[in-house]
Amino acid sequence: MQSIHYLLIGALGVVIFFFACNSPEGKTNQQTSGADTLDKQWWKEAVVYQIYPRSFQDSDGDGIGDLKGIISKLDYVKSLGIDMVWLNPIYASPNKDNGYDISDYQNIMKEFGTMEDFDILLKGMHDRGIKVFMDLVVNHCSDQHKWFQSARSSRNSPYYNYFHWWPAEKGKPPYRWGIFDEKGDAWEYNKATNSYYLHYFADAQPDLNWENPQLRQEIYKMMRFWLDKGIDGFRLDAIAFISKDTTFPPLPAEYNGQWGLYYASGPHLHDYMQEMNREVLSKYNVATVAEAMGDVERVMKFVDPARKELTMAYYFEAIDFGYLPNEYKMPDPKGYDFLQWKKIYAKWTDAFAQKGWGTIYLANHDQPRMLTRWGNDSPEFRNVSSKMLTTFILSMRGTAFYYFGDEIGMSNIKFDRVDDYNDIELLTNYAQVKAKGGDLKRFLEGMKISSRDNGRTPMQWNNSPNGGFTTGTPWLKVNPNYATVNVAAQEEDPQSILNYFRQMIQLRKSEPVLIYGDWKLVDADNPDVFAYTRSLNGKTLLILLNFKATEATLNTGLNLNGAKALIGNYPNPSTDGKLRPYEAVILDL
Ligand code: TEU
Repeated sequence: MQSIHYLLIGALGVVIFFFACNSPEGKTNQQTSGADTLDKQWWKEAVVYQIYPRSFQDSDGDGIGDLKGIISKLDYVKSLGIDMVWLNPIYASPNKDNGYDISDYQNIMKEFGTMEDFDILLKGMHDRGIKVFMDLVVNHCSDQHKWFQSARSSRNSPYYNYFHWWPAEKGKPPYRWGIFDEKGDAWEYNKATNSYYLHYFADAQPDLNWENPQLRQEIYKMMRFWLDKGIDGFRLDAIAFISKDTTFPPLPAEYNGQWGLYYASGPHLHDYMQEMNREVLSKYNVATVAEAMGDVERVMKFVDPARKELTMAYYFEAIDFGYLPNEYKMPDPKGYDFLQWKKIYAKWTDAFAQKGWGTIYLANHDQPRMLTRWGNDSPEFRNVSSKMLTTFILSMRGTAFYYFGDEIGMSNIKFDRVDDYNDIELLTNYAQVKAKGGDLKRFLEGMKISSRDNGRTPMQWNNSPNGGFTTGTPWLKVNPNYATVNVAAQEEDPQSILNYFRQMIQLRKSEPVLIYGDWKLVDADNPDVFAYTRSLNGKTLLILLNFKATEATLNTGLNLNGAKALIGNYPNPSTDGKLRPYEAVILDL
């Protein structure tokens, strides 16, 4: 009921907005937020804190974070002021892709604990007013899942059609790229059935066949199991890939290596999304976020309220920016084009002002640490640049997704040796470069900036061995800078990155303009500063973020006389449009 109510309000908002926009002034950055047209939703107001359970806190000394570990840190999580936690997959898994290969959707990974631990964790979160998002990984499961074990044993298995097969009597299957496959091949031959199964990711992650209504019902049943436990929503992993053209035609030439675009948005994708909404999501007051591939038009389909699919989406265009084309995450030695990067944010923020709702993030478990990638992890600038990035995430329009450890300014570990890495994505790409006789040294240098394991090193709680994460040997090395970069040290320091994060969250909560206000890029051509306004009901805030290690001057065209600084990352925040290196300030005009 509740969600129907929200949808009706949403639809009304869209109609009012349509008339409001039909003015000669143009259609971007218009009044989407007059008090009476605000489509208020808890998930728009939430700050989401992402916990990678494997790396948060180990409670039993096996070197792997676990649910009891998270439970022991609930008061810390609460103290941040966040509203929702997104947990990466905690389901039973052989961990070929750290839980994104699920062997039993209704059980807990043994390294992480038990279902009883989960129930305690969920209650502990709810008792503290924190909502919980789970990861929903349903493009594929694990090859150890009982469905696949049965399916691969015989073509007559009742589960055979839960997967995509290419019978060998039809010859070799048409080429598809395997994202985490050493051979780069998404088809794997299976002797017992004399057929190839499809796996867009690793061969241990067979793709589920969404064409099969029975499979879809199994997934919906599993979703209800978790929702009935009281979880508050799902992050839908790789969801744009679930629908495929099952005739598997040869890859069209125009995709020219852009497999992601071809794999995403198959012919029935949105039929499935709407069915999932009708049969499951609409029956609960929950929120959802799509890991959505593609351009604005494709991503918008998930979150256009009129379509009744999901509530929020995250997009990749900004986070994937600055890598060399046609190479795996190799940073462009020339750096990234900052003006273009701002334009990307402007494009998406304007699009979500028209309809739907977006998210803002600078890091997650698939990304390096935001401080290294978008800030500056040198001792001189780590503190200010971390705070600057935090100001960005919490002042943009869109639900804020904040990755654990960024609140203390954790940075990339920058492994020198391939043996230190754990991530299947890195290891398979390394193997491919090696097989081609490529430059492995160059590859490893690039990975110091971009690899996923940089974002997966354990949480740094204090300066005891392994940062207090484990008494055993950590599954992935702890960044040696834990001796100085840790929670305990920052708790003591009122000027710490951690305490700035808390203050910034409180500011966002006390200023609805930071959530619902219009967003407008200011001084778009400024090569150093990301500047924008947020405005609502006559109140305007100006956000100034210097992304460079040098001083910068602004040309806003706005009258800054009498501007009051609400927050800043230097002791005396600048109010005159001249910014120190990495300075961030929010001005009330
Ligand atoms: O990621 C989906 C995805 O498309 C990845 O290729 C992602 O773009 C890549 O990791 C970036 O380096 C999701 C999960 O977030 C990721 O952790 C999983 O490995 C992947 O699905 C497979 O489940």
